[in-house]
Amino acid sequence: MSEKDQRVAIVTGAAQGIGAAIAAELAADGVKVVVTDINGAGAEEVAARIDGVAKQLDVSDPDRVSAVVGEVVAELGRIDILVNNAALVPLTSWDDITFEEWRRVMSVNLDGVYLITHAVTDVMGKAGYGRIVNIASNTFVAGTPDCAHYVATKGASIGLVRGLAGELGKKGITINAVAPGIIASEGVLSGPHAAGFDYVVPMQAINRRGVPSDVAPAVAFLASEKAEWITGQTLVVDAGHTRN
Ligand code: 4PL
Repeated sequence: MSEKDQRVAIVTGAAQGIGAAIAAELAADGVKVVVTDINGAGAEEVAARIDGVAKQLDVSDPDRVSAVVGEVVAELGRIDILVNNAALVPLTSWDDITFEEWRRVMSVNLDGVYLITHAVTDVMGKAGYGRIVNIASNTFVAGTPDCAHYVATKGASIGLVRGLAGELGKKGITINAVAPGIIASEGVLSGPHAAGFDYVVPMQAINRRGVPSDVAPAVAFLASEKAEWITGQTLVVDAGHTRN
């Protein structure tokens, strides 16, 4: 494929975990990936491994979001794919969720999705083509306790997919959600969610710990030309932990 025909993707939160695996999967499919993360050095490392481009980005910062989207258009000329992966994943019981923590989770997990999606759909709409994949979570199906703010944002992410698909469809853009279960990512393994495997793995139909590369192929499919007839949907990728 000539360089000018190469698809361009932005993946948020791609310095580690599920985001890094998605970036690698898209690159293996021949996509030029813009690896964005609040951790700019981590984004550089991932981008170097996959011949991508790194951009430091806190998705909750409106000025940075518009600057990065503008840079991508100026440098690469197009944006075909957006993967909304960046998120805070706290484990906090309801009584301990302060309004400050609530607002911070809404700001990153929900406002961040609004900001970059709004900027990118403007570019995709002019091109008449686009693929947007929101990384949700099966916690919205399972009602996983001790992260009600997180679960609320993941429900909202699925709500956005359903609410926006009709407007975007007229412009050649699809928008879908992928809802993983618990995944052995750096973020989960380094925090209190790691204890969840003992409870969740026996409920799965496939009884091992999920890893980031178990999620990435589903995202790459929905981000591909082949998924043209799929929009407004949520694909649960959790080894059958939840079944509905
Ligand atoms: C089942 O999305 O889906 C823990 C942490 N357990 O972030 C998640 C389950 C976590 C999940 C998630």
